[in-house]
Amino acid sequence: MCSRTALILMCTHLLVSGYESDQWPVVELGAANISGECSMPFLAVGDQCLYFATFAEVTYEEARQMCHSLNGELAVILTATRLKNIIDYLYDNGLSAKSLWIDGSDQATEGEWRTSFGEAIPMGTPFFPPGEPNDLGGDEDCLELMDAFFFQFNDRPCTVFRHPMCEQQWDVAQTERASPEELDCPPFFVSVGGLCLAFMTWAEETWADARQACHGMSGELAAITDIEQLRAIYLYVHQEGIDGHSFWVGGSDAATEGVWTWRDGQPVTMGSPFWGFQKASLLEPDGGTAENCLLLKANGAHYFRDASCSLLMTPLCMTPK
Ligand SMILES: [Ca+2]
Ligand SMILES: [Ca+2]
Ligand SMILES: [Ca+2]
Ligand SMILES: [Ca+2]
Repeated sequence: MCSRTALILMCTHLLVSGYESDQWPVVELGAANISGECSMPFLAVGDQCLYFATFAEVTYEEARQMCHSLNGELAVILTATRLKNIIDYLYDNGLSAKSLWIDGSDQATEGEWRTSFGEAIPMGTPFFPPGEPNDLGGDEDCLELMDAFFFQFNDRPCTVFRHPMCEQQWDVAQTERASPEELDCPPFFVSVGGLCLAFMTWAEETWADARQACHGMSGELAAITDIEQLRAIYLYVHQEGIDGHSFWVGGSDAATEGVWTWRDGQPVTMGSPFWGFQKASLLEPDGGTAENCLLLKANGAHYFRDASCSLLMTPLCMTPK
């Protein structure tokens, strides 16, 4: 097992030698990697630890955030060998009808393709097919492995929905993330405001179904009990570019109209500055019995709002305390 402190070179050597001797065990998608080199849910593919989030179809920014929630980044493919290993893996595992987001963008300067770490994306064969990247419509700034191109690179509008392909980050990410209040959160959960939170940008659910989705991740809809937590969530969703989502959290007054509680029975703090307003001097909650669920509303700067529980919104989950 390569611990977080183990030398990356040693781990890489083990992975490469294992690959060359053709001794990789066959691993099911999403199953634990029994080679022991990659952390859950990542799998060894060539000398990389990768995760193919084929259950989710999201924008490029949302894909990045999901990878961050796994202590990863979108997968970096800078060598022909890595590309070949990945293409083989996709076909061998029946993933051949899935286009995937990988790390690469020319958003900063049109035509200058770089990873999020600033490395140049290789152009030409065998990475791109002829004529790509073509910035079709002047709007293609994000990098995908495209199924119809047999998983060669293509530039795409960053707003289309693709499956995230994440890569485990070793020492670099660990150093960048080091901070006193950083929690060690399980896969899909990130440390934000002293909580382990999962921003499920790939899902749109009613409040009740959002709760079920959290339970499915051994979590619960988030309880935001400290204003610093609301501040941290606001900063995080903007930093990650997922502020277009409205999030269901765990507050409700369905049991007794006007009495708002979190799912553990604790009272929801009322009033400003937790709760927002549509119009001056009309602070939420304002919906009476028609609005019994607590929403962090995108076009309300993610202040608390009461809303109809049947709206389809993004679940925001937390791990049990
Ligand atoms: Ca472009
Ligand atoms: Ca293109
Ligand atoms: Ca109500
Ligand atoms: Ca309302």
